[in-house]
Amino acid sequence: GKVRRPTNFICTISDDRGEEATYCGIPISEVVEKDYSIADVIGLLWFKKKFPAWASKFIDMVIKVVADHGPAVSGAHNAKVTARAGKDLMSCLATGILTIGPRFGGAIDGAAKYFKMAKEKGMDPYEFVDYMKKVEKKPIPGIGHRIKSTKNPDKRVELLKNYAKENFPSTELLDYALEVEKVTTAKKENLILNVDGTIGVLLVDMFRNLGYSDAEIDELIEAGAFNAFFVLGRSIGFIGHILDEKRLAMPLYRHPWDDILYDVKRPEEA
Ligand code: Q5B
Repeated sequence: GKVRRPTNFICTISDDRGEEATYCGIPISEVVEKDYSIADVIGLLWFKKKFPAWASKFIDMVIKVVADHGPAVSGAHNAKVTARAGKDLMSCLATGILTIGPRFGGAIDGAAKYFKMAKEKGMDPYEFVDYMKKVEKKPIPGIGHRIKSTKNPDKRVELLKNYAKENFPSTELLDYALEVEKVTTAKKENLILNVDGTIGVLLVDMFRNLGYSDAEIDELIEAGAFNAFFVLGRSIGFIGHILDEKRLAMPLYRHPWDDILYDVKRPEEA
């Protein structure tokens, strides 16, 4: 009989060969007619699942709360500076996205990984804080914020926590992270469980409640799937800032000299 030649690529999420493309087997017309939300589409294309309403609504809330946090954050700043250098929208968006990382917006995977590990190993919150300082020798991902603190709480975090408490079947890792937060905020008031940390631990709780195994969740974290929620959401804000710069026809940006400490010496003087 016929022997199919080996293929270079495999695709398990969508198919464009029929009359219309499908997302995980569901035709786009059905996605539209049955009123799938953006979160439902993320469920299909990222995780190959039709999430239950409580999980889809959570994802929708995550995208909404991370969409923007003003012009001063690293990524928006870079996108704005790039727009003012006259670059196209894609380049400006790329510079914004490339700024997302362990300190800014991209601490979601790290928070999920380390809080999950600590809980699984049965570390009490003090032990975990000590372990991160002495063994990992790095800040706890998902803890700390430049402007938010116990005195100036992050409303986004409150919204996410309240939603999970009311709608998730259980919130084990969130509860653990909140115990850790008690230890860190006792040291310094800005060492709160931040928006990245809250999303990270709640995504672990969400996937656990959806029946994912620990190994499956670890694989998602390793693939960067949790940070992807920030990348997607914040792209909305970055695009807004880029369009704002273009609309305002802002000129090339040059940083003021008086905001730079010049400390340059000849090699022999150094
Ligand atoms: N300390 C976020 O630092 C920040 C500690 C810690 C233990 C920690 C820092 C951090 C982990 C990464 C993280 C996501 C850099 C943040 C986001 C989205 C955003 C952003 C927005 C948006 C802030 C001062 C003292 C030092 C440190 C200790 C600090 N963090 N100890 N674990 N995690 N967090 N990032 O204020 O004894 O004085 O030497 O790296 O989760 O990005 O809106 O801006 O929507 O766009 O600059 O919300 O916390 O403080 O680094 O000078 O540290 O606190 O060891 O102790 P700061 P630092 P000591 S959400």
